[in-house]
Amino acid sequence: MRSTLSPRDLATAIGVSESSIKRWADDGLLAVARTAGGHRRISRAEAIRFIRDQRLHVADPVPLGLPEITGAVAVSGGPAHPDAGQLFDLLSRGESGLARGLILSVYLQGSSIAEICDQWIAPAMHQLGELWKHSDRGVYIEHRATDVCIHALNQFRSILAEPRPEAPAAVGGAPAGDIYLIPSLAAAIVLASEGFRAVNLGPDTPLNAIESAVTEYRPRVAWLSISTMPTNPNEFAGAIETLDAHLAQRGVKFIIGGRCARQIRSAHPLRAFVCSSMSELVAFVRGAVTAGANASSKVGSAN
Ligand code: B12
Repeated sequence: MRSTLSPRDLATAIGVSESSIKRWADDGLLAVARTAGGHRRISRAEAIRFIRDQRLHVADPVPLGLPEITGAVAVSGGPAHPDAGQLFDLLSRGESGLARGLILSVYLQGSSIAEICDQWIAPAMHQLGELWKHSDRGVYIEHRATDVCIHALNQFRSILAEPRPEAPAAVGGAPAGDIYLIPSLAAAIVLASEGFRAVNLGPDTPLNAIESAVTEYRPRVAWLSISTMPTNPNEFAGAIETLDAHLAQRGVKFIIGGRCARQIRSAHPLRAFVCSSMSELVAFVRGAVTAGANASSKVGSAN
């Protein structure tokens, strides 16, 4: 996939003249680089940032390297009136392309990835979670919808600007026995949108594997997504305390989230910050991590 666009590509994508693009670039609204021959080139991440910030309509997503379906999907309420029901309908009918198109459209209209996770994906998946109680089809529908959401979230990896080499790292996953794929991936993509080099270890990760990854990556943040309570909650709480102490010793901010995050009963108070949503995760890293340590780490990301 191309990582830069010509002014003509961007003009076609948003249905304006090439001279408007050049003028916006000359006015400093749009960052451009020059080729050896002096031609303007716009990074894809910058083009997408510009479209989102200026709330521009995408007439043709293809020159942006986005799937055609992005342009075809109409968001009924717009970001101000999230309608997760629309996503639920598409996911429950297995309309993979349209569901991904809807998620990308919401993003292009200015919603952040955290908002998409909290206000679209989670409510749609929660609604889907009721289906298995009423029909055998519910379970396969959940599996299929999970795959579509993963595909949609992974699309953001190619849209976001590459993290700068000095960007802070973040490492995390879901604990052993926790099979849920979307929540930890969502945390990783949200952190990537905040300028982190996010390493998602995924579901079913023993806590000591997270410790090993921390030793290797020296992250500024570690996350744990807990969607299932293990059979032995006391042992689990003990293992979390050990990880909590290990991370505190290394100066790593520890963030715990997920459906069961508030069910941990540790014997000692944890230093970890327990979050209920991806938007809270963003607020936490902006306040406690990014602002304090490296305010420039977000520069260049297309959140
Ligand atoms: C998809 C799904 C499955 C899939 C999982 C596929 C996979 N590998 O991922 C399959 C079909 C395998 C499955 C199986 C089961 N499931 Co299931 N499943 C779900 C479902 C529908 C969606 C889960 C999901 O991906 N949600 C999307 C994420 C984004 O939402 P979220 O977890 O709420 O996350 C948000 C916040 O919690 C937070 N967050 C999450 N993690 C983190 C991390 C950090 C760091 C931060 C800051 C924030 C944060 O931000 C997110 C966005 O807002 C839920 C419904 C629900 N209400 O959650 C049921 C649900 C969890 N499952 C349930 C059940 C009962 C089961 C089964 C026992 C039976 C079944 N349905 O077949 C088995 C057991 C599996 C097991 N071994 O544990 C119940 C659990 C009930 C309970 N009280 O425990 C639920 C709630 C459905 C229901 N309403 O009954 N399931």
